Amino acid sequence: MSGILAGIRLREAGIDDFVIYEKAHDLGGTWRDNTYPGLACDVPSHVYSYSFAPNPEWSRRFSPGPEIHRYLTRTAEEHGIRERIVFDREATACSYQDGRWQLEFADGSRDSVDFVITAVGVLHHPNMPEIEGAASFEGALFHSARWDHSVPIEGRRVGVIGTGSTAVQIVSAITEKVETLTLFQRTAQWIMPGQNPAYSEDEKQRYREDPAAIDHLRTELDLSFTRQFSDALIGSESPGMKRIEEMTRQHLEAKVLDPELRDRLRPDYRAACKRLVVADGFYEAIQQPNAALVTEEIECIEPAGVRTRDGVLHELDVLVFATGFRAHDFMRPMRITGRAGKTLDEAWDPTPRAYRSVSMPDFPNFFMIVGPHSPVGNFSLIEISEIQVGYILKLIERVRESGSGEICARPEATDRFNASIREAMKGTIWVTGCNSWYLDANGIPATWPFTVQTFRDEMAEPDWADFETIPAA
Ligand code: N01
Repeated sequence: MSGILAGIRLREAGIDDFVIYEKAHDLGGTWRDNTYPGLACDVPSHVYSYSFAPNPEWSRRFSPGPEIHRYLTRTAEEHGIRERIVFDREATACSYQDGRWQLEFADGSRDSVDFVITAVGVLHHPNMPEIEGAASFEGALFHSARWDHSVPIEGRRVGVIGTGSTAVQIVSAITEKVETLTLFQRTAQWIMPGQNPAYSEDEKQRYREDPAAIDHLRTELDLSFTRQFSDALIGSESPGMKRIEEMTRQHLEAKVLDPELRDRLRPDYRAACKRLVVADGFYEAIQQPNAALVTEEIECIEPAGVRTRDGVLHELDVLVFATGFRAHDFMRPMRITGRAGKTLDEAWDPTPRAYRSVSMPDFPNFFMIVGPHSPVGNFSLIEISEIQVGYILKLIERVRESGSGEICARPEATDRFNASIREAMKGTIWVTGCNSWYLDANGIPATWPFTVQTFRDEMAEPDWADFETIPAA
């Protein structure tokens, strides 16, 4: 999503000398990798779209994953970006030498460039938990982001480990198809109801004929959805947060009839502390006669299934790890070395950090889309990426116009920015006592603790005093 965007925007800015390297055989990132049943985006589709490529054809408020993948593919093709992508070319190293970035690839090839923009996403590296005996399992075992479509699930005994957004979508989609569905829950999740009506043919026709109607809808969704979440999450005691807590609580109370099951599904932390799951259909699915919620801790995996600490063996044919991603890896395992041999691992010890999510001291002419402390969460990452790409282009233009050789954030500006992030984090819902992929190794959320509007405002124009530029040699 963000690489396609960068290509389109570079071209619009008159910069045509670029290459997009892609390690896989197709474009689409998360929407290429994830193909699990029930895959959808829980951000409304008309907001989860590029601003320059409105799509009157969205089928639903929250459209399914394959439709999003087709949208990205079509947009890339319409803008002539597909032919600019070198597929099956995994970058392994990137080092700054004599004013240029030297790139190395897994196939042994190399390139040398003036600027690097990383567009590698956040939720990219599957988290495979080390559960004893996993290799001995005689059924099929795979991660949700590597769904094995050669394995039938119809009429079979399927287990799912994890209760994040992914597991909730999978369970809602497959329970009626499988013989038994066993959900292994380590931590319960608050779930926000997310009604998902289809757009009627009349509505689509109106959007086709009148692009302003889509603009209007985007503005409405921005007010009702993005701002509702963004303002609430950063104020753990805000009225918006209280409303979210009440909605999720009522959702559980109204939908789950058995008090014992309801208790087991009720989290012991506050709603939205973990990334809020937005979904309809999960509570219905888990109450089906062929579904079981297992809250006993997993002891090990055996050839026939999963054994829990109470000694019970849950026999399975298929086991899905819906266990999330290593969100804090960002561009790694790529080896990135900046000025004077400074490595990314050194710069990010003990935790990933950047200036306004896009730039880092000692890594000149190196820019990140969706870098550390980007507003990730229940918002459109497409909008966030558009803002970042706009900002990055201004930095590149500065270098080109001034004839300077390099630009990167100043260390003191980066320290100041990160100090302000840490201070603001204290008031957010993410630090109210839960474990989540937002938190880094030190328990600090790696997200944006201000409103999305603040991000828009602060990223509208670089504060040039916060950057150092060095004249070309
Ligand atoms: O992953 P997660 P996800 N034993 O990290 C459990 C986006 N997304 O793939 O909570 C047992 O949220 C873990 O348990 P616990 C969205 O941003 C968006 O579901 O750590 N369980 C947890 O329940 C989302 O937040 C959409 O105790 C283990 C689960 O696995 C992000 O992707 C759709 C375990 C991981 O949950 C990630 O979601 C889908 C173990 N050893 C995803 N290890 C949209 O609709 C982990 N778990 C936009």
